[in-house]
Amino acid sequence: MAGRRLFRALIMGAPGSGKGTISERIVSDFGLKHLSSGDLLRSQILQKTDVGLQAQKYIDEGALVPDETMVALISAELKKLAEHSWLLDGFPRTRHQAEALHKVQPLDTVISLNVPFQVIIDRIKDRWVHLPSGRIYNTLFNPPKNPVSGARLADNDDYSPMTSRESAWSSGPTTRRTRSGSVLEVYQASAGPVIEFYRELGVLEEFSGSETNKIWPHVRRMLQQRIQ
Ligand code: G5P
Repeated sequence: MAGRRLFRALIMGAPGSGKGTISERIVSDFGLKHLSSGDLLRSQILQKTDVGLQAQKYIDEGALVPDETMVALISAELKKLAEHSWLLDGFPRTRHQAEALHKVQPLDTVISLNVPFQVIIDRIKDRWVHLPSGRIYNTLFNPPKNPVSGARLADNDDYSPMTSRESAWSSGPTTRRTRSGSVLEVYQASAGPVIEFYRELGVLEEFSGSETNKIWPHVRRMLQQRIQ
C-alpha cells in the first residue's frame, strides 16, 4: 500500500517461553506476517532437504543450527516478504545472526520474553508433538482443536510426549546435565549478547512474567502504540 510504513519486529525468549503463542496473537491482532525459524526448519526436515537433514542433527542434540545456514534460510524468506510488515520468531538467536540481519534490515522493535526457567520446565511436562505436522500442543493450555476423535493423546500413534527434552528438563537443567537441560543453557549463553545488541540500538522491549495471558496485554499495548 503506497505510503504505508512497514513495521519489522522480532520476538525472542527461551524455548517454551511462549514466543509461538504470543506470535499467533500478534499476527491475529496486528496482521503482521509471521516468520518462525523453528517452523521453517521443521518444514525443511519434513521435506528432507539438505538443510533439513543438516538441521535435524543439531536440533536432536539441543544445539543451535550454524549461523551461515540460518542467515541464508531466513534471508531468502525475508526477500519474499519485502512488501510486508513482519514478525520474526526465533531468529536471530546469536549476535552474529543479529548483526547479519541488521545490515540488511534494521528492526523497529524487539520483544524479549523473560519467563523463569522453572516455570518453563513445569509447563512443558504437558507438551505433546503431533508427529505428522510437527505441531506442538499443551494439554492444559493449548489442546489440539480436533482432539483425535476423543482419544487421549497418549492413545494415538500420531502424538508423542516430548520426552527427549521435557522429561529431562523436568529434573532441572542444573541437576541433570542432559542434552535436554542444555537447551535452556544454550539459549541463556547465546541470547545475552543478542539482547545487549538490541538494547544498545534502543529497540529492546522486555516483558517478564510466568503466564502468557498476563504478559500478552502488555505486549499488545506496546504494539498498539508502535504500529500505526
Ligand atoms: P524453535 O521452534 O524456535 P523453541 O524451542 O525456541 O523452538 P518453542 O519450543 O517453540 O521454542 P516457544 O515458541 O517459546 O517455544 O513457546 P510456545 O510454543 O508458544 O509455548 C511453549 C508451550 O507452552 C506450548 O505448549 C504452549 O501451549 C504452552 N504455553 C504457553 N504459554 C503458557 C502459559 O502461560 N501457561 C502454560 N501452562 N502453558 C503455556 O526452535 C527449535 C530448534 O531449532 C533450532 C534450534 O536447534 C532450536 O532449538 N533453531 C535455530 N538454531 C540456530 N539459530 C536460529 N535462529 C534457530 N532457530 C531455531
